[in-house]
Amino acid sequence: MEEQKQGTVRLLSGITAREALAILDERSQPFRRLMAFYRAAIMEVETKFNVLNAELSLQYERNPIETIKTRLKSINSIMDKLQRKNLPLTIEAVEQNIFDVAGIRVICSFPEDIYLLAEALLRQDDIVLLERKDYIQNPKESGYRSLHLLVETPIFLMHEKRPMKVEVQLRTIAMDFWASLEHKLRYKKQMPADAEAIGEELRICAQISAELDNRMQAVRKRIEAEME
Ligand code: 0O2
Repeated sequence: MEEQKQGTVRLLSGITAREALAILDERSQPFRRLMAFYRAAIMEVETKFNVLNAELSLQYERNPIETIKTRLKSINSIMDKLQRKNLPLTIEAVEQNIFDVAGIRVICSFPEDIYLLAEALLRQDDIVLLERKDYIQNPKESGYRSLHLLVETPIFLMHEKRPMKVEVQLRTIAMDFWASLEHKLRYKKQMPADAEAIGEELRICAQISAELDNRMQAVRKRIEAEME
């Protein structure tokens, strides 16, 4: 045991800081490479939505997409998730079990735009739908609404074509407004004693935002009908 300890001490003191950095750099290379692939996959899917938005804006003279937000899951969040799932901290475990490393959030004007865009994306022959969770038709217990699509899309590298998973969340501005504020409130360190009542209040706010979405969509339809 003592010898083992001494062995470690000799190793640590036997390398320079530069050598230690070089080892770290070499060890993290496969992970950084994987993250670069996920970044490329985000770019691919984001471009697809931008193209659809441009086409639909020509067709209907309005942009169904308000904004697109993208995010690559941080290394800390990836490690936390692997540990929560009792999985090894390996590249393979990330690829096979963490499906939201590449995330893209599409904020639409109206609920109908969400389904229009989702169907248009899923019709593309290089997109494979792996999972669909419709939290608009079936909101979560918290009141959360959004359409989640887990898709696989290829990225084209110098010598290979690699399928990559991307999680797409489609929401309206009202859904995003609710989710952003609820997320901020929920992650406050100290939940107050009346957490149950607050949860209920947030569910009511979610219902109001759903009502707002439906009414705004109805107004749009009335205007369109009159213009026709
Ligand atoms: P972040 O930082 O937004 O990525 P899993 O993804 O497997 O851990 P689950 O429940 O199967 O868990 O995934 P699901 O239902 O697809 O939801 C995951 C993401 O949806 C969350 O990501 C949030 O972005 C969003 N979401 C789901 N439920 C709620 C909710 O009640 N409130 C809010 N504000 N957002 C929600 P992460 O990983 O939590 O975080």
